[in-house]
Amino acid sequence: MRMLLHGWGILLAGCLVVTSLAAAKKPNVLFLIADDLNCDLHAYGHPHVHSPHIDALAARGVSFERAYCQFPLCSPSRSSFLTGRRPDVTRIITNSRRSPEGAYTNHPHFRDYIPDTVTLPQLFRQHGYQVARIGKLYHYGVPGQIGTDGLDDPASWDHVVNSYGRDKVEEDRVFSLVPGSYGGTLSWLAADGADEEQTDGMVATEAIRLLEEYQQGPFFLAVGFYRPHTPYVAPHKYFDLYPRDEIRLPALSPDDKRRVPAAAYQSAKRPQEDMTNELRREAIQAYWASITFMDAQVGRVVHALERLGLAENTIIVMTSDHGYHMYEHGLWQKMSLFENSCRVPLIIAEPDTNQAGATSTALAELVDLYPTLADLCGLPAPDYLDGVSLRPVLEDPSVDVKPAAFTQVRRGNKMGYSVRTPRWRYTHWDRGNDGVQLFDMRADPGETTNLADNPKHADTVEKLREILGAYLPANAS
Ligand SMILES: [Ca+2]
Repeated sequence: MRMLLHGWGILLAGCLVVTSLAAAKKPNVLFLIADDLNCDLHAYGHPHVHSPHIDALAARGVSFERAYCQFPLCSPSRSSFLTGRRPDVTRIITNSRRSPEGAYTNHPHFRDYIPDTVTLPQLFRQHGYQVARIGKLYHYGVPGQIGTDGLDDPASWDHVVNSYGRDKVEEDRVFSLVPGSYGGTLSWLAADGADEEQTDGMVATEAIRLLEEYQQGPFFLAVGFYRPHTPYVAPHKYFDLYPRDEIRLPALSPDDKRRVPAAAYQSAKRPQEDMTNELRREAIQAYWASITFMDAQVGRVVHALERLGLAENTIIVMTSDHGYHMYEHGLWQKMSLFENSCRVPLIIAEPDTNQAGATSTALAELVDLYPTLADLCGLPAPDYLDGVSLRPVLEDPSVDVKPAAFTQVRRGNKMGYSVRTPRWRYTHWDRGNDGVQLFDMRADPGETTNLADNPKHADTVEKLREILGAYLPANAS
C-alpha cells in the first residue's frame, strides 16, 4: 500500500512539473492603459513633455506612429477594443446613462447588445490565465466613479481592484472652470504629498502587489490609470517641470477660426470657449504634469516586473483609449475627428524581439489589440473579430497589415465617420450633408487646409468615399 501511494506521489509530482513547464511557456501580458492620453510624449517626438518610462518601453518594443481609436470617447472606445468589435457592432456610442437623479447606471453596456461575446481578458481567463483589473479598463465616470467598479464587465476578470486616493479625498481643492464639477470640464490641482497617495500611485502599488502574487504565471494584468483625464491632479514637482511662460499655444487655421464645417467643431463647449491665454497655458501645464506623473507610475510597475524576473516572459502593451486636444483647432479634450482626437500612442514590447526601439508607420487600430494579443499568446481568437493581428508589424515594422483606419463620432442623432490612409484623412458628417473634410497628412499634418472642394482632389475624395462606404454598415449615416 505504501509503495502504491509512493507511486502516485511520483506520478502527481510528475504532472505538476509538466503543468508548470507548460505554464512557463505561456507569455504573461501586462496591459497598461492611460485615460485621455494623446501622443504628447517624448517617445512620440513631443519637444517638451517628459515621459522617460514610456520612452523606455518604446526602446524595448515597437511604437506605432499611426494607431487610431475607433471612437474618441471612453466607453465607446473601451467597449470596442476589449470586445474586438467596432462601435456599430457593440452599439456603444455614448458613456453610461445617468438616472434622473444624476446617479450612474450600468447602461448602455455592450452585453445589452452582444450578450455572449467573449472579451479579450475573458479569452485569457478561459485559457488558464490569472486575469485581473486594477483601475479603469471599461468605462468609469472620472472622477465621479473612482473607487467603484464603474461600468464593469464582471465576466472579464478573476479579480478587480478599485483604488481611491488623495485626489478624490481632497477634491474640493481642485480648481475647475465650472466650480464643483471636475470631470466634463477642465480642472486641475498641483497636489501636496507623494505619488503613492494619489489614485494612480495606488494603482501602481496594487499592480506591483499582484505581480508578486501572480509571478508563477501565466497572468494577464490590466492596469488602467485615471490620468491624464480631468481633473489634472499631480504632485507639485510635476507642474514645476513645465514653466507656463515657455508654453506656446497652437496656431489656428482660418477654418478653425470660422469653425467650418460646423459639425467638425461641435465638441467645443463653454466655458472652455471663454478661457484667457493665461488660463489655457495653465491647463496645458497641468495636462503635461499629469502625463509625467502617470508615466512615473508606469515606471514603478515595469521596474517591479524586472525585479521579479518576469520581464523575459511578459508582453507589455502601453496605450490610451483615444486622443485629446489641448487647444489644437481651438478645441479641448475629445469627441472630434481631427488627428489629435483619433490618434493614440501604442507601444507593444515583446520579450526577445529583434525590433527593440523600432517605430512603424503601419496603420493600426485599437480593435487590432484583441487579435494581436491572442496571436502572440497562441490563444484561439473568435473568428468574428473586426481587427487583424499586428504580429507581422512586430516582426517587420516596415510591413502594412491594413490599408485604412476608421474612427467615428456622434453628433446628436447623426454620425461622423473618418478614414485615415497613409497619406490622407477624409471625414464626412451625416454622409456629407453636414460637411466633408480632406487633409493631406503628408503636406499638412496640422490639418489646416480642407481640400474636399478642390477639383484637383476630386478623384481622391471619390476613392476615400468608396473606402468609407465599404466600411459603413448598411444603415449607418
Ligand atoms: Ca477616456
